[in-house]
Amino acid sequence: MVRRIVWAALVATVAAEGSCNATNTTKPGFLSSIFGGLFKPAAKPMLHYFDIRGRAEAIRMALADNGVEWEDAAFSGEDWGKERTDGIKANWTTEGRIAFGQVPLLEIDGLKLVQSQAILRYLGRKLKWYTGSPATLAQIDIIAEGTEDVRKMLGAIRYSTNTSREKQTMVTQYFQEPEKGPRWIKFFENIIKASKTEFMAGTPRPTHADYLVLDLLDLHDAQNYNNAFDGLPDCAVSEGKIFTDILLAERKTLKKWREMMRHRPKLKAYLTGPDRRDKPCDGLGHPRLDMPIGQVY
Ligand SMILES: N[C@@H](CCC(=O)N[C@@H](CS)C(=O)NCC(=O)O)C(=O)O
Repeated sequence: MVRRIVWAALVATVAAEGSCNATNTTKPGFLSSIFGGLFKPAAKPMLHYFDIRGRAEAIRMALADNGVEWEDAAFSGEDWGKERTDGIKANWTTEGRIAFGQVPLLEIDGLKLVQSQAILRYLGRKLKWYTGSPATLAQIDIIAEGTEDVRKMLGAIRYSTNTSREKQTMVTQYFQEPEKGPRWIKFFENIIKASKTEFMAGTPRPTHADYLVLDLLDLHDAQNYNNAFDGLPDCAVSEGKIFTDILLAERKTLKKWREMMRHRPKLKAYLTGPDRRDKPCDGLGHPRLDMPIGQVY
């Protein structure tokens, strides 16, 4: 899927220059002669990832919320060819495009950025949400790394070699045992309660801490295996109750924060739009019944 996007600002100025660089003999336009390459149209960032939300989703949310258009270059697992020597993985690794042989990869400003959190920090510096005192930056980092810990816990279940029935048991425990999911959700609620602004890290505008927590909550909705939980509703056929709602039932401040984030206009446009994958069951958008539950990681 290719998403049309605008890497905003500079582009408008370019039209004034016309095609003045078409030949060597053409003199540079007035603006170019003064500002050199400054007004070249900036290429849209290109995000390479599997055709799922996964570790690219907080990046997509960040881009969308900040009005940045990007190209979403999604590929299949087959094209990735993890174990093959002729797949994307092998080729891009040889070419040095993906430093650790993994994605997401964001091509931006002539750079090839990998590691989702490093990508978010780059965007945050560039788009100026990752600014402020060392204490503020540390708070953003702390929250971001907290989401990583939870993501790893859920990933350990998903990618374990257990049967899907065993995975169901593990996920049920995750949702029900106070020391597992509920404990982490409470931590995030404590953080937003203590924030001096409406955003996670006490910043005047959302940071990647917000995008990562938002995505993490959606990720919880996808934790179902075989549609056979006892005591937990099946996401796709639920009657208004879904996994995250169970965790958020007593976490009203976090729930309110989630709704506030989801209703930020540009973010909402993305979340409800055609490019959002595997829409969560509740809230914005409808469950995609054509997609097996749980296939979002
Ligand atoms: N720490 C990395 C982890 C990247 C990662 O695990 N990528 C997975 C997809 S979520 C991947 O590329 N898997 C395919 C493979 O390893 O061959 C990040 O946050 O970007």
